[in-house]
Amino acid sequence: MHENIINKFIDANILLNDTAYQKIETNENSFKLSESLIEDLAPSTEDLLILTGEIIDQYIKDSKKDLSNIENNDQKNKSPPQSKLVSSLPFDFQILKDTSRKSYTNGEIKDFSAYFGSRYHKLKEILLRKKELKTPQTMREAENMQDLVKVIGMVNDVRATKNNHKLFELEDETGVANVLVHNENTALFEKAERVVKDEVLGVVGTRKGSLLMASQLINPGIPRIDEKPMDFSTVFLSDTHIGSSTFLEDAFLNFINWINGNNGDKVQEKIADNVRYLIVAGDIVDGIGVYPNQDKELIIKDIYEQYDEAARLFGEIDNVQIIIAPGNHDASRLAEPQPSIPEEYAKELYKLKNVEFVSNPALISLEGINVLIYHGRSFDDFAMTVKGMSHQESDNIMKELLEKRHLAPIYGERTPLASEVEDHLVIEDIPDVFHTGHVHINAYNKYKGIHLINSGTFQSQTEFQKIYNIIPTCAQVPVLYKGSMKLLKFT
Ligand code: D5M
Ligand code: FE
Ligand code: ZN
Repeated sequence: MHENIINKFIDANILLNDTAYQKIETNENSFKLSESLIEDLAPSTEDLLILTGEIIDQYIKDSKKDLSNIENNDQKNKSPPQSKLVSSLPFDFQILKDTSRKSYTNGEIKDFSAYFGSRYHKLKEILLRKKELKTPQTMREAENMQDLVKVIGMVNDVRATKNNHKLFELEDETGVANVLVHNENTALFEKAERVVKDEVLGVVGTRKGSLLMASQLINPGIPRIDEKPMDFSTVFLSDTHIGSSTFLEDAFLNFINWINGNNGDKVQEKIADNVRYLIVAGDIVDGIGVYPNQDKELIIKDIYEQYDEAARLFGEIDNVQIIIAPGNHDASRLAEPQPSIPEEYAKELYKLKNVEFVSNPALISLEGINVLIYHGRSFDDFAMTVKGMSHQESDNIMKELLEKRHLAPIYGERTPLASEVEDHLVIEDIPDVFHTGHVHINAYNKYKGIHLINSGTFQSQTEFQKIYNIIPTCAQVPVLYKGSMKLLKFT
């Protein structure tokens, strides 16, 4: 069943158990059945309905609906998501996925099984499309199999054995398997070194006693995409950290002058002329109390005033549609997915007609070009735990996240994740552009046709970053100019 259908149930506060899921999936009119189930059964309150196979059987029997005659609602569903912008603006911009209004919890309710269940099912569905993983076994079935075993599970624990092989526990709803990757199998071992806790993985192998000896590790993966033509330009920003004494205001004013067409050589002027969109991937302000002693480096010690100052600066920008997502320094809930910056903190920014707010992560469309925006907090976990990965080369981490089809697979380390009924950090749709920030170091790469952009920072090195030896690349702004990357420097 298409993930969109599952999402529609979740949006309507309906959770499907396995049999309900099977029944809808195998129904020849699954789309129409889903539509009418949602219409007729969705609870009107915030309560959740667990839809079982029996309820569906009863529903079909009771209503005696000839599903082929249910009024065709397809037209309604095909219409594109409504832009929230005032129609007078000529920008063709749509928010395709925003979790701001889909958060059922304050991020603290520990509904682990629903959360991990959602992650597991979404990623399993992607893995089942792989030819190597057709008709996999459950962990329980695999226990008694002697020859080739194919399983899909979530990684519980990864460790090295005494002899430096990789061992990890893989779990599904029926049990666990202990998977061993031998270090003599160099290519596979290299892949095993990138396996992280809580990702969902397919394993093909053979049983040896209590171990599953892996011959293949299979990520949900990402196909190569065709590049779409772009005749406009988009500017990518993040981590301006307005309010900090290390915010590079002069450089930022140079940037604003450039984007308004008042600064730069002929080439830069031509690029500025072509800019229609500006995305900010989080940490627009420095926030308050984010790390110990941060206040010593604050020039504006009030969060409201920090956003007022951001509004003053971004308010200078003309004729460009601005889209702002939160980061870990912003006044949004810290647990991801982070809802968009609340209006009460950023009243002046909200008054700007050309500014739109989205969640972290969010998926937007700019004239048909899909941009996945994610601040990048999970990069800290990858840089700290995966061999060969670093803050300096966040493009490598971005590739890995795309292959794992998850923005923050590791649970319970540095990246706070809200355990909600749906895991919104699964990468369900393949973007044309993947835009991140957080590390304060620019990176660019193209992977399987996807632009991977880390937009650096407008903040010079802080005391905190000195401790971690993070050397930021400041005031360097990536611009996707008609499909090709330009890095403009404003120092
Ligand atoms: O992140 C600024 C920089 O500091 C960025 O390079 C990530 C790094 N950082 C932030 N928090 C951590 C932790 N907990 N461990 C390691 N590195 C970290 P910013 O979000 O702007 O403060
Ligand atoms: Fe930052
Ligand atoms: Zn950050």
